[in-house]
Amino acid sequence: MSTKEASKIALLGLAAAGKTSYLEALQQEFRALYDIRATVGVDRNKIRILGSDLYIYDYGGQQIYREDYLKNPDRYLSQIDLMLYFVDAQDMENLDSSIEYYKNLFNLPEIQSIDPDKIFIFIHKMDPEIKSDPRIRSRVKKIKENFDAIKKAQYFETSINDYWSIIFSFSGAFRKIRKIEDVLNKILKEFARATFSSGVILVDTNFLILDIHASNEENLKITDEGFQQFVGTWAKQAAQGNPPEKLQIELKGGRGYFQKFNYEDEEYYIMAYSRNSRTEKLILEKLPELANRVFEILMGFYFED
Ligand SMILES: Nc1nc2c(ncn2[C@@H]2O[C@H](COP(=O)(O)OP(=O)(O)OP(=O)(O)O)[C@@H](O)[C@H]2O)c(=O)[nH]1
Ligand SMILES: [Mg+2]
Repeated sequence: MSTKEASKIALLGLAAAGKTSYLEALQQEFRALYDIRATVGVDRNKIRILGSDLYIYDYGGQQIYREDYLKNPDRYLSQIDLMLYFVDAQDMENLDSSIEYYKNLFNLPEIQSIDPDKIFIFIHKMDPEIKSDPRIRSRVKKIKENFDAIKKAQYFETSINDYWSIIFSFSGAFRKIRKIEDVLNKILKEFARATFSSGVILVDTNFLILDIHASNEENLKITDEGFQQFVGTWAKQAAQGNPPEKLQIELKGGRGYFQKFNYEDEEYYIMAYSRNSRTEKLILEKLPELANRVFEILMGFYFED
């Protein structure tokens, strides 16, 4: 599992397979969709997702570019961490060319060396109104058989008209290059920095610590103690039938701020420890935001493929 900061994600496939549209949809720039032109050469995009820098290389799929990549793989195709190969489910005419391109890619050491776990085929343009059509289903089957014969991959069915499919597929692929612990830790760190908190802790229903972040050893200790103190207060209030949604407690050198949130049937708590009373407003403002981001991460990581 790679834990380095940045990753190279390659979007490959024939011209008009929908790579750039997918990327734009992922970035929720729906308005930009009307103005997408064929990608010229390789378009390198830096995007920040869940606290990680990702470099997404969108490889223009017209023939002259494909030939260039295949001839100069060391220049274009080295060091890929995650490969997303796009196949247009609505274009049967070019399916053979797409299979051919995939096959040629896998003749290259640069592509062969990608961890098989990190190779995905996006069967794209599976628009909601056609995705259950029996003819489309049999195409999907055919696509999978053909591609698997070259190199077994994992598949997602996607469409820019189905935003969920975009999020679902991307988080599925993203999970292969980032561990949830790393992602949560980044988010807590960012929160601490943005709110001048000295410590942040995230716990689950059973008060198991999912993550803890503090600026130094002493603050780590206070954050941890603050959390234990919170459990005591929580238990008392819960015994009276009203466990707290929000709570503030006095801690050594400052204050602890608690916020509850729910995910599925579980309850989670986040506590921020601050030594500076002037940052209280900022923390109270940003805590629900943090709870919401953590919720999204848990959702993105835990829904079943
Ligand atoms: N119906 C449908 N059309 C799509 C979908 N995604 C992309 N398209 C259309 O497909 C066409 C090509 O999309 P692009 O994103 O430019 O394709 P590309 O793979 O980036 O093409 P190159 O840059 O030439 O390699 C555009 O007209 C898009 O609107 C989809 O999910 N469903
Ligand atoms: Mg493009």
